[in-house]
Amino acid sequence: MRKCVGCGSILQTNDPSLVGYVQREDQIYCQRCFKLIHYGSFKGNQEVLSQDEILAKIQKSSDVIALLIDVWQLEFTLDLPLIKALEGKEVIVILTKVDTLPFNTSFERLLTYIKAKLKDLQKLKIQEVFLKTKGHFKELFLDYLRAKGIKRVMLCGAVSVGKSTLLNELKGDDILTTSVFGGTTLDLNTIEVDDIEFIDTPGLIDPKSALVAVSNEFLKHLSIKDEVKPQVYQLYSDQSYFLDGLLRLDLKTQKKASLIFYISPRLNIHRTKSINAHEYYSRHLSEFNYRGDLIKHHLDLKDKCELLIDGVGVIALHHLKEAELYLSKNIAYTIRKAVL
Ligand SMILES: Nc1nc2c(ncn2[C@@H]2O[C@H](COP(=O)(O)OP(=O)(O)OP(=O)(O)O)[C@@H](O)[C@H]2O)c(=O)[nH]1
Ligand SMILES: [Mg+2]
Repeated sequence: MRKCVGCGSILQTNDPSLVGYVQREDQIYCQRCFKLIHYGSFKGNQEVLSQDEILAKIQKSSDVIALLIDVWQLEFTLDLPLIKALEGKEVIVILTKVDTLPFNTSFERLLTYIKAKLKDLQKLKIQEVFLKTKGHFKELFLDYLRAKGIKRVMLCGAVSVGKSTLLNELKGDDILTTSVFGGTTLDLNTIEVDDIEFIDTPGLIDPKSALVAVSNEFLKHLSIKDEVKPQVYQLYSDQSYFLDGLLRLDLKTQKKASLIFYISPRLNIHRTKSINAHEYYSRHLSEFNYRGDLIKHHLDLKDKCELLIDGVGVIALHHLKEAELYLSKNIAYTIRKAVL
């Protein structure tokens, strides 16, 4: 029984429509991985393990767990059933995509905030928290594992958090298949680095993430890949902001009020006077990449806070007391005090 070195699925030569298909016995990547790596074409909706089966494997594992969390999705990840599955386990937390934060982000402030959030998870035995920065993360992490005598680590986390990418970086080789599309890794896959075994796992779906709701084509534009450049707007009159058809944010004029968008640069921000917002939405509906029923939420705001939209990014709201958010019912949001 051979496994695809990219996604972990069991290789087979019988049925091209099923996972793990190879034309020849000697091929090490399945056809799905091959097409993804070479042509960027992704065959979604394929699974070897159901979400419950992935959770059960993680729960049953006696390995040390590395829980990867996308720095843009921290609050939403902490709500996933995965966290419950980790109760009682020794967990090392690794924040990924830290390199995409704006260059002037205070890592110290961020880490303090993250640690305070993680403190709420009293049933997890959190051993250490790492930020996967571009600097010395690899050495720090491997040195830590060696010092603790840890020989096996199972990586887990939401889809696209960067589990396979991290293992490739540790290995110094792009052996595992990685992609912007959720659900790239299909089954457990073991990679050895020096004398430590790392187990890659399929990601868990955050059902309320915009990245799950949108098409694969739009996903490429929506996902944050590189360093985010803050986009600042001053508020002079009652205004509405649109992010494609994903959301609308209505704001009332307030002295010195401003907004900062921390989102993918490929996602357009449209600003209009609030009196024209309804007409704008109706007129452009057919052009939006995403069309979902928008539900209205009233937001009570503190002086400096951040509106987090799951899978989209962060909108900092300064000197505003309230706002009306219209958001697809399939997408989660939350508000926190300013961190960025
Ligand atoms: N900028 C940046 N991009 C990252 C980082 N980690 C992963 N990525 C990108 O995020 C996307 C998903 O990475 P993967 O390694 O495939 O994620 P995964 O967790 O293995 O995903 P699944 O196998 O679907 O569960 C890819 O486009 C990676 O290039 C990171 O630390 N920084
Ligand atoms: Mg993967």
